[in-house]
Amino acid sequence: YSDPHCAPGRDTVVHLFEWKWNDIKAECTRFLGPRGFCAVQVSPANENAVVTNPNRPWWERYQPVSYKLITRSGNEQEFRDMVQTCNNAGVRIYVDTVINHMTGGYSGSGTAGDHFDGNSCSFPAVPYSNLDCNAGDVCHSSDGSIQNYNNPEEVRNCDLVGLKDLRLSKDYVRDKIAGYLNHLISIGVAGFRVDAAKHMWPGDLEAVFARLHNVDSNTFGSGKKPFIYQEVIDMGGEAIKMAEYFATGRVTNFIYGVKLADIFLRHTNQAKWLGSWGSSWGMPNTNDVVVFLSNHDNQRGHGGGGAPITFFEPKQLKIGTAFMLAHPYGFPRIMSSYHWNRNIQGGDDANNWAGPPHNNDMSTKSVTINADMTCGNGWVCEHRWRQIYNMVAFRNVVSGTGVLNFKSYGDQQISFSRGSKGFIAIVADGSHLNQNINTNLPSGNYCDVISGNYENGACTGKTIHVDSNGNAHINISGTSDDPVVAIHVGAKV
Ligand code: LAG
Ligand code: CA
Repeated sequence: YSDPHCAPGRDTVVHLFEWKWNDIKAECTRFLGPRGFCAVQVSPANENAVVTNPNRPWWERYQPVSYKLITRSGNEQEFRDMVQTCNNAGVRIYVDTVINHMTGGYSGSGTAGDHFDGNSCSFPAVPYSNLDCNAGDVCHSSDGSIQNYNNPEEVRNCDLVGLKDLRLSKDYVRDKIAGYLNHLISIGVAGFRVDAAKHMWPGDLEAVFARLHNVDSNTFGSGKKPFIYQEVIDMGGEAIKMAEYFATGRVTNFIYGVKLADIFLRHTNQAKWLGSWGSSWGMPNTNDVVVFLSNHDNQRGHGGGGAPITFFEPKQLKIGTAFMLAHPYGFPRIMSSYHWNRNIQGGDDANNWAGPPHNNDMSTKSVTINADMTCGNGWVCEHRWRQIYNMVAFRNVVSGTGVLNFKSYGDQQISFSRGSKGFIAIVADGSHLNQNINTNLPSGNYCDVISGNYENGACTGKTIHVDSNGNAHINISGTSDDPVVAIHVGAKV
């Protein structure tokens, strides 16, 4: 389950959070395919509760009502079109799947118009009934919700923030979930983000995944399992460990973004230590993880996954992303966000619920593209920032090489090479780096893909000269907008 099924020479996922299927379809052909992205993580595709208080929060999509493919992102036909178009563009689709629970304990209707009553675990459009949610026989917390994260039984058998917990020990429930996932597989998706995996027993997940069909052989080759990455928030202090989930796929490594935020955002740690970055930092092996600086939860203070770097700190985000994509550890995911008005009150963001940009009827706004390739209509599109998409290409070019010549020049100045294919230098604080450095690259002139683009053999940014010994003069002011230089053999001028 840990093969992401990237088309050859691709290695980065982008989470197009809350995007509509039609917009993702367009993005695959006009940008993600040509720019070398491997895949898109899409928001949950199945019917969810319509929440009106607050008015249409993003988190309503984490309250399933049925497995019909009808949400604010679009309907089943639009979903199918997207998957087919993206696959043809060489871009995979991973679906965020919410299978631990259904809605909270109230009644209402869903985005496909189906009625539900969470209190009695009544979801007739699946159908699930009373017998299909966990209850007092297996959950022993005082109020049926999870209180104690040091008690695995509670974490897995009780309700997560009041969300009706599915009884995954039952074959009937396993069949329904597998039926949903197999439907997605039949449409051509390559894999799944498994929401709230920590709240499900590894054995139950194994039983669900054992029911899954292989992914489409025409697109992915024959005999291939779907790619599975499980959301397990394990910061080290709780009973449930990431390692319990390696048998059923990869896990989301939340420690990664927090440790990099300590260095690149808070400066409570130093970049000079990154020479040993990887599993020796107390993180799992590279092939067991998906890595990211932030996700849709911790970018807004939800989920308990630590305080990461987000688009609210654009300079630090670009530096951190450059490091993430230049370094071979893990399978990387970029967060692509929408704007909301942060309103911190007593440590919490009062607007942390705010849903995607929307029209008066609360339908999601389309993504528009500006002349400079950035997005409009309130979409941030971090993946379209030059410093970020050029590093996606860097990662593809240096694929298969290791970290070479890691060097530091003071606490927060580093450089390293990727074999003889790429080189990066980073200043993580306000200091100045001015050095002749061995890049290990063949001699020639290279386009610094941070300060500019490589277009038709020319560079719109700085050109870096590498001499016959592989040395280059690197001059970076930490107070400049982008204190990073990155060059690779795919962008020689
Ligand atoms: C996840 N990973 O394990 C998602 O990444 C995360 O976004 C989901 O929570 C969570 N698990 C459940 O799928 C989000 C919000 C919660 C929200 C929940 C359900 O972070 O705040 O809970 O989705 O919509 C909301 C209210 C709660 C309420 C609950 C039930 O915020 O106060 O108790 O709904 O009505
Ligand atoms: Ca559970």
